[in-house]
Amino acid sequence: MIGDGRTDKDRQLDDVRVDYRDTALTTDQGIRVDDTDNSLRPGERGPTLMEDFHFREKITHFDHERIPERVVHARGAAAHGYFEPYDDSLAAFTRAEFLTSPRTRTPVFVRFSTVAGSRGSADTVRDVRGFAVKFYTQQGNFDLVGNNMPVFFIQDGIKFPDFVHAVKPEPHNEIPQASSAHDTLWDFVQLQPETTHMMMWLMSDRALPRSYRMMQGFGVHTFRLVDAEGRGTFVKFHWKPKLGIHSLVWDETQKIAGKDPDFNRRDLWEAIETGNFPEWELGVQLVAEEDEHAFDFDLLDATKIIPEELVPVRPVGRLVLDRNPDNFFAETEQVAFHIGNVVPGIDFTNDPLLQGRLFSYLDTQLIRLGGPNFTQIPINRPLADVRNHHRDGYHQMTIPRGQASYHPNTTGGGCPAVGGPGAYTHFQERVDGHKIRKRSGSFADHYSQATLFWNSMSAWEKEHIVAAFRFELGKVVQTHIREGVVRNLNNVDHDLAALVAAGIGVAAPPAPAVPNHGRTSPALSQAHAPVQSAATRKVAVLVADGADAGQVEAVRAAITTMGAICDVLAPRGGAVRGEGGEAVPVTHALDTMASVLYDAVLVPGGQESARTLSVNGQAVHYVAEAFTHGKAVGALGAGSLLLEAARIGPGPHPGVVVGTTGDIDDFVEAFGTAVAAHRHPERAVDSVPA
Ligand code: HDD
Repeated sequence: MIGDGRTDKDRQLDDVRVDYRDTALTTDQGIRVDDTDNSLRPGERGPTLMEDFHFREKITHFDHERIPERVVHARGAAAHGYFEPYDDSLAAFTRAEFLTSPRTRTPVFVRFSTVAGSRGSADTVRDVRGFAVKFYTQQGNFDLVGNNMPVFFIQDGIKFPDFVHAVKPEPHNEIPQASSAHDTLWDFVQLQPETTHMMMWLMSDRALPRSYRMMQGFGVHTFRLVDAEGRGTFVKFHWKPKLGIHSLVWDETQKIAGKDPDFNRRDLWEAIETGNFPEWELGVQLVAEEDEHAFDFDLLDATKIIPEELVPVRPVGRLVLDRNPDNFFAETEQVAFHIGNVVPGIDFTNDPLLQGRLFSYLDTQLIRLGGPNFTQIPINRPLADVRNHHRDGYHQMTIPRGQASYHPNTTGGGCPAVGGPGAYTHFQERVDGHKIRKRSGSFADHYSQATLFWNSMSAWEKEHIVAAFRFELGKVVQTHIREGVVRNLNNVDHDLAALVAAGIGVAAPPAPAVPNHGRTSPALSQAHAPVQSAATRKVAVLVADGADAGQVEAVRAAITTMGAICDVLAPRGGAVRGEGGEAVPVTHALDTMASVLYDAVLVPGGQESARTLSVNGQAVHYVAEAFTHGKAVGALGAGSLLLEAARIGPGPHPGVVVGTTGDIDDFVEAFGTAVAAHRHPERAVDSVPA
């Protein structure tokens, strides 16, 4: 960190940032161009000449603009920021300075992503979200390449191509895009019971985050912290969002995918642009080496969590994202994460999934970014010095001087010198065994933690999970696949299997031999992790001509004061006429911003406005849809006419706030509380069409 509030990485990037304002157009060779709209030709109607170097260069560069998208996690959005530890308490466990030096702000670049969809797919599909953090530490780059779910689909990296082939669009017709609801994925799932725990997470609302800013992150694997004496401690990394963990509802996500496919990307961008910097707390679960076998699951098995009730999450520091990239391709697309990028004080374990990843990430960057010098691309360059004997390759950006490109040497004075203080030394784990292809018996229980997850859900979370299984399996054509999945679910919980079976036309299986163990882990439920804050929530205020301008202004001011964003929507853009003839400015026309793009809707008074809206199908649908999606709905005075038109009965309904004109302050307070609660999933919505 440097004095002006910018990070060292930001300053490093200054060297390559280019601003084209007040400049003249040139070729790539720096030659000024006289005309870029007409190719060179003999006569006005003649063919283009080969010698038109500007034309050839322009078209050639364009022809080569694309690089392969990531084979998974192709769709993403990223931002710059920093990480700072709270204190030096981890110094007893690790020599990693960025985790233990409270005065150090380490620059980071964080990329969020979906997994299955291609680069142009929609943000709000049902999927795992990637949460990849590159720390540019003074000791070199550390990449924590995690997800928003703490477990994974498979236990061994060698299964990754099989899993990804199954979840990606089917090979014969490339359908469906960015969706797990198809035969091949569920066929894989029914045949690989190790997927069961992760499928429970995937069918939960965790797969539908309201915002990247409102989801947890996990390093997933058990890693190792290593202290100055070389002693190890097992560690799991957790990111907890300051704004709480919140999700969309399924119907909403599908509609958003059409109305605004960039929903999560836009949300991240706008939050940072408006100074609402997203923030997470880093936490660690620590397990002593001698406790490696103290659990009824294997720490090396990435399909398992360490329940927080067994090992609490210890807060370590905070991550803040405060700067959007300047250029999507140069930064977000070219950033190359690699789970093998570790710094002294952090090491791996023998988790076979982790071990597989150690090969894959470096390998994939070679094809994606075109050769071994991708580490010199500005977004990938460490802040720490890079000095070694790697040479040549496509696009070498440095000019190594001197004769020595080998070790040992005398021609370069023996440099770069090997070892010394600060050098990375691997944890000296004793490993001894026969070469075999065999999964450990300690990896064999695929159901207990899936049951733990199910048991820990609130009633509405369970309903959403059942609905998700029914939807996904309802899209599966082959009956034996549906049956196979239900058989697996029966080992998780008999009621769950029966509920799913009933929705997809499959016979419910008999009660399983091993009944539900009944244990819970409250920390797994989103319902148990509420953060009551309306900050950065989007509220739509619906008006038409004749709106009560005073009320509109009062609610706008109150919503803004609570840190939420208030948009005034009307049947037309520009402004509407207030009750007293004054102009009420309109942020958007109704037809440009659907209700699914907001967290809450409010209808102020004004008889004429409310009457107009209550016979406007779009406005009626707007309120009904927000209601069925469990959002805060408010009406002041005559505004409740619109609620009636939307067939929202007299209630009371959770999260529906109706006020008379006399009590604006009370109304706004109650409405603010309803917005801060995020959604009201306990609301009965079945009778309202939307
Ligand atoms: Fe992976 C990308 C997360 C298992 C192979 N992975 C990728 C990204 C994230 C993860 C967040 C996107 C990084 C970015 O934004 O550029 N992957 C995970 C997690 C896993 C996991 C949390 C399990 C715990 N991955 C995994 C396995 C393999 C890979 C088992 C292969 C053996 N992952 C890749 C990859 C990708 C990738 C092919 C594609 C693009 C890239 O690496 O840069 O190497």
